Amino acid sequence: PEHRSFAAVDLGASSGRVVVGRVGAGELSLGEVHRFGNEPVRLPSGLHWNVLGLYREVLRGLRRAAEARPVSVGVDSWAVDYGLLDGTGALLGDPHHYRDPRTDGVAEQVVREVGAAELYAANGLQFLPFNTIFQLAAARGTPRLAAARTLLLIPDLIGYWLTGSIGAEVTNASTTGLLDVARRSWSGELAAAAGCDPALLPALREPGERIGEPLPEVAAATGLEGTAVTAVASHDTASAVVGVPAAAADFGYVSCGTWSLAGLELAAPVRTEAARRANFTNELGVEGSTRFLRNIMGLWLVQETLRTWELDTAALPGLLARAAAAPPFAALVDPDDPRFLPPGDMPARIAAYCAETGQAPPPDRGALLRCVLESLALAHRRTIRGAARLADRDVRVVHLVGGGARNELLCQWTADALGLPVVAGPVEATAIGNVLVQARAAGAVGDLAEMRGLTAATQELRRYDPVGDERAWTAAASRIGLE
Ligand code: LFR
Repeated sequence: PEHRSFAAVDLGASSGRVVVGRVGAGELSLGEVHRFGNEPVRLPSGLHWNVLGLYREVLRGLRRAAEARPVSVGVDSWAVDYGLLDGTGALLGDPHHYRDPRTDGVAEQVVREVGAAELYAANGLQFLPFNTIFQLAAARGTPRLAAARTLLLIPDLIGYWLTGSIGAEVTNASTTGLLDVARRSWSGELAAAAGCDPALLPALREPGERIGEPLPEVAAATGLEGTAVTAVASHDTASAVVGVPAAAADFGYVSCGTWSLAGLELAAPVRTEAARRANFTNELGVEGSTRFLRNIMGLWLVQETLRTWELDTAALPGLLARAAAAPPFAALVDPDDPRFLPPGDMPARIAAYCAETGQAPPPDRGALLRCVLESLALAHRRTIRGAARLADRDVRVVHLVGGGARNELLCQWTADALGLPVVAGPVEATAIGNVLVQARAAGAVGDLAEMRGLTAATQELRRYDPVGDERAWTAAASRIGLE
């Protein structure tokens, strides 16, 4: 055939989608066949994902995708979170959400026991209280963990339900804190630090490996009989970085959705003391690459604000127009303040932050949104500059991919704050990365450089050149300690 189709399942923290990508010579086109919300559920046991509901929507989406007769199916999702299987393969309860507070205090205790420098030397990960290693430490001694025989990260769990085949895809495994980042293999010592039986951790698989084919009941539900299920870069951020349309090596990226993941693609991890102190992470990417980046709280601040105001995203364009008209740099926050991590009243937390730091809280909704977006632009600036310094690399262009690429204010202010051009798009970089890794496994596209060339040639991108006086951003950054 002229072109071939691939089905990508991409589960994000606020929504999931099933996309069909068509790949051929000089062709890459995407069609969304199903989109669904992803709302966590609060139970007495904490904040959980509704993983069965998500799986039902995945099957629905795949049924629609089947009409395109895809060569294969790939699944990616947010990182870190996991389901536990008992010895019969049954799921033991509902996976916890990484925003559940049960790791509070536990994470710090594990770091004290192991030593922050020792931990970083082994796994190369930034400290985030919800890293899998800390979630497991928080679950130590629970009946559920005692009954567990297998731990599966979310995309591996979906892959298991689709095919019956068990494994751990390596880009996502690298976010657990249990992987020896230099050897690209599970670490018995790190598992021991969490009090986790290393036998729970399945054999690793690389992006592009075949997982299996749909089980009979899955084939019946979806019409996908005999279609390959292929491991992709199953950490959504790893797929998003594959989907970055960079032409040369001197680029930084911001994968901007619920989180802003800002940093560089490197040939090897950077685990210096300075990188550890600046809390940069070394996650594993395709073709042996490293994602050297930091998590920035991202559009979560906007999402939780809208939820508090009982508005949906349809209200956003009007609010953004008011943000654009509000006075600049009136109030700023450090988006990475841990108080912003859990769900809850975001405008109240922003107002409290402002009051505590001697700033007048934003007087209206437009001003509040301006405060959030300018603060995010400053955090993007700090992180991209920090990454370049720590890795000793030049950055000449920043690619902003994901849903945030639609936010013109955020793109322009990121360019202004950095004094660098920002190339915005594709919005669906994660689904594109998912599709392209499958396409490569099927021989329909070549290496990473070729994938990026194809994305650049076929997807809608928008360039933002920096305008205005960068010194205003420097002054704002030093006001809030975001240099
Ligand atoms: C983005 C992301 C980040 C990860 C966070 C929690 O969707 O995967 O990379 O740190 O979600 O899993």
